Amino acid sequence: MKADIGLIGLAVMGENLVMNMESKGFTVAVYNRTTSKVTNFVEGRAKGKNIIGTYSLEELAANLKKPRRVMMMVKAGQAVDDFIEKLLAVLEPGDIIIDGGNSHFPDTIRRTAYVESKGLLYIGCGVSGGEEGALNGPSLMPGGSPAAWPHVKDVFQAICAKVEDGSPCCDWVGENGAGHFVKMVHNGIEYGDMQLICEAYQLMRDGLGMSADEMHDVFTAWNKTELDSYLIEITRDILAYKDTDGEPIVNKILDTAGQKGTGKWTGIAALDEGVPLTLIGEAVFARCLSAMKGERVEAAKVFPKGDTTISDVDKKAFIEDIRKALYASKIISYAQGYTLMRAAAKTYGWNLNYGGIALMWRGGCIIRSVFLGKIKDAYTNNPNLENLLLDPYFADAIKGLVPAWRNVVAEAVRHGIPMPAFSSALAYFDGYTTEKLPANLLQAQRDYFGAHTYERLDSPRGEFFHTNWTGHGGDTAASTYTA
Ligand code: NBP
Repeated sequence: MKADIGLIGLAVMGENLVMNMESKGFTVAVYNRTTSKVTNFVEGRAKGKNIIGTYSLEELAANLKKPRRVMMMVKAGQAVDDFIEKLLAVLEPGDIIIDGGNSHFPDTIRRTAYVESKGLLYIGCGVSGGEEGALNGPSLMPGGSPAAWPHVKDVFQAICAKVEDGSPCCDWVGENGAGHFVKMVHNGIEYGDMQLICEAYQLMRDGLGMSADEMHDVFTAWNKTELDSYLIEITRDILAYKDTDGEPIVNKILDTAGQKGTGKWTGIAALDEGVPLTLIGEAVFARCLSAMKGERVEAAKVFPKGDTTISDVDKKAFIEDIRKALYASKIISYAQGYTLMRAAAKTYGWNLNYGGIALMWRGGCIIRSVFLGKIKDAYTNNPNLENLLLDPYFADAIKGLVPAWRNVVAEAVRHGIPMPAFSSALAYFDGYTTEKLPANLLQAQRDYFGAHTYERLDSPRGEFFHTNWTGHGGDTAASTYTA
């Protein structure tokens, strides 16, 4: 019996994806660089299942139906290039190589072109949902060679998560690196969502003096509102989790956060595209700041904050304001993330289906939420929506949230409680909704010192002027640019 699909990389994600595929009726051939892991797997979890262990890539290829479908779930980076090279030696034109790891999208663009140049097809597929998702239904974001999609659609849409109406959280994203780009933005948004929840937590802990148990109750209630999501749910459960001595374990965890780089990549992509992705940027920097624990401890001694208690507010009403501020900031984060995807689509020639992306994120992945259903609706109503804030549903929602949002940010600022994501989201909102920004002065400064020229309110766009501000400079202007 030949296998329907091959999978390379029997670590946590690979193993669970194989079990998932097998449970949906597919026969899977597996391979791993360290071949003892193949033996362990086929004699352990995979015993008695339609899973074929193979000990070389030749053997893997010989055990696959044609066109062969081989999915790699290995560490992103050089390992992927190495496996591609080795696979090209044992596969044939028309076969499909799939990379399900967290590869950086420029690598996937390069690899798609390379594999296609050898007559094979390539897919770079974002996979989200961690171990549990891989086993029971991840969110899958495939992009690459469009001709490959009809060959993998059956497997991918069978194993992925489904939303309530049965729609699969997996659809074709676009050419070459589009799938990995969308997965990267997903991870950036995940950074933002987590930071927002952490800021709400800090406000309640340091501003309102609430215990983990009290906050557990708040997150339980919030999960029944527009904020209903996986990350609110796990926060609720984390706050209730007690150490052996009965103390909430969260109180004992060192406040320094790690990161693996996908948030940073999202920020870099935004800078490359010239898109203000301020909230995710702040979320990445907040992790960096958290990592400077030693310096923070010293600085806290130099600048003692004193009491950060926000005492002059009605506690219950303020908690509701925090919820609204979190919701408003979350809308901004997704608005910014979608703006980045639109800009990248233009740059790289991808025809992204924005509603489809919201649906892919609606279930299975870490940012899954009810809220994404509303984003899906917004892009179904208007596929060319320029900014989520301009969708009537979200515009109305934000209007109702603004007073609470301003109140929360103002109180946090007054009491010295850092709110980088809440406050940068508000600054973006205020900037985006301001007809006249101070960039007239900025252009004057640029023209003053660098003859960079400016456009005038009383002249058509595209006409550039230079002023000899000091009387000493000449009339020669620098070439204009917008970067
Ligand atoms: P890891 O990222 O830990 O990768 C382990 C696999 O990579 C093993 O099969 C290992 O083989 C292989 N590998 C390594 Br490490 N270096 C190699 C090399 N130089 N050449 C060939 N093979 C090499 O496993 P994972 O956590 O299951 O993640 C797999 C992919 O999925 C990664 O790209 C990850 O970023 C992505 N991802 C992970 C998650 C998650 O929650 N963990 C979620 C979504 C996506 P060996 O056994 O011989 O060392």
